[in-house]
Amino acid sequence: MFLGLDSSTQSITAVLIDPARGEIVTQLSVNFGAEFPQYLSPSGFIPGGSNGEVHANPMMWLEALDLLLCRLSALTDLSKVKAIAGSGQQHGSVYLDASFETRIAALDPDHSLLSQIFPALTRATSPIWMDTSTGSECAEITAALGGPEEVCHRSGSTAIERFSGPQIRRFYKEDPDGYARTARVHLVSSFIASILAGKSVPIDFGDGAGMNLLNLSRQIWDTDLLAATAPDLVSKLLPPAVATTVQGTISSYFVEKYGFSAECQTTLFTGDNPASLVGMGATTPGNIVISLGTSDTFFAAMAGPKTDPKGYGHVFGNPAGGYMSLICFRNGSLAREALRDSLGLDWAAFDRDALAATQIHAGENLMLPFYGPEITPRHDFTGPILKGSPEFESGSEPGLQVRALLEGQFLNMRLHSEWMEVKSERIRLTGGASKNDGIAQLVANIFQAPVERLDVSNSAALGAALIAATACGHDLPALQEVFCKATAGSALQPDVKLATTYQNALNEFKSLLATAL
Ligand code: XUL
Repeated sequence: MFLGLDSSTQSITAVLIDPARGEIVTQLSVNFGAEFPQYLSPSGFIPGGSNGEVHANPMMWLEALDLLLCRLSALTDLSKVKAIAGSGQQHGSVYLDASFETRIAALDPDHSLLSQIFPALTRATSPIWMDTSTGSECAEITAALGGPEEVCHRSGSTAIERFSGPQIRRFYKEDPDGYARTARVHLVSSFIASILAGKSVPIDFGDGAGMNLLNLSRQIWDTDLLAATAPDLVSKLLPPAVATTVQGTISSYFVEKYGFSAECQTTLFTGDNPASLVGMGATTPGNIVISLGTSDTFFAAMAGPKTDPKGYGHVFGNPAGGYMSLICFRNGSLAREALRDSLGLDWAAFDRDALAATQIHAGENLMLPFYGPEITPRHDFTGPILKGSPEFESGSEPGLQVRALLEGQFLNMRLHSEWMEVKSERIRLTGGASKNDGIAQLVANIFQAPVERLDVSNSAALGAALIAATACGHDLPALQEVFCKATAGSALQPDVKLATTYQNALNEFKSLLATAL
């Protein structure tokens, strides 16, 4: 068996697969907010940060790892796991002093990960992908490199507030002593991978490309980007490597505590989106993946590293080799939850009834669906902007609001993915909201492309399990075929009669957005 772990914004998930039988053996999640209320992070991050700061406590992630493995070991004999791989929410960074290495090399199973790792933190909390506080650091890095085109050409993205390089620079400027005491900077992915391996392990190319530090074409840390970010940064990072690199055997802490075999291998971890590309069977060009999570993401494998001239889209490493493009929308499920709560609906009414009941109003009303700051397009929205019929604008018909929010999210996605110039031959839809038939049909109609769903709740953790199996000699395309077949859900065809309706709505959405920015 092979184990995939995904440490995401709101939860950590395990997916255990048996490749010989083409089967998912077990899936299990631990929700941070529900299980660890003491961190005051109901949605996985500390709310109310000033100046766009969004942090999470990395100790919460470790407590959740211990709890997840404890529960998993009660369900399954973990001695049968041959290898573990994983993924993490992208861009989040963890800052550790020199004692980190000795601590993880000698973890005592009689104590928690929390108590043993906590003293090594040099920055109490970790900035995560929702953080927009680094505008001036982005400007400084851009100026040092001679302009946004140069940063984008080298790293695959312009300098982006949530990316780890600008976040590292902010820490260095705000707390130079804390930065100087930092011997190792990890991403969420490489942090968890290091704990499992009992030694610091490298950042992989997939997640490393989300830092504004990796030279994409040379696949090394870029000397000029490092210098523009913070002094002596290279000594705090290990050279980046491919996700399928085996690191060695699992730390004895996990063998003694949860019954893993001492022979169990651990590989590098990658970002949740690159792992999801693997799990959705989309590592070769042709499929587009839309993932509806805390953030909504739109991504696809790319033949070459094409960059977004507007600077919203990104190029990351594809764990199967080559590149992937990615666009991230901050107002994903958090916006859907905000509208659901403000209308006092439950999910069933929100998802099913509201959409079905308003089918005849397709494309009629427009909503800029931003309940808080957005990153695509980058703007400090303070609430949604509405344009349409009086019943819609007054809010007297909740169903119209739900339809317009969802249509607005997918029109915004269609608009901001035009630069990729990929024909949406097939969209693979994943993430919590994808289970809803009305939403999946809406995606098919707005993009005018067939939508396929895989019956797996966490495609990143599945992707990680496939990476673990590949690292141990299994053939990735063959595995992907087997698991995509095993998890295939229903496929939906677009309603071609709505092609013009949504083309017009797209044009109107674009004009309304232009007036708001
Ligand atoms: C991608 C991004 C988010 C996080 C959290 O650039 O910021 O999708 O990976 O899932």
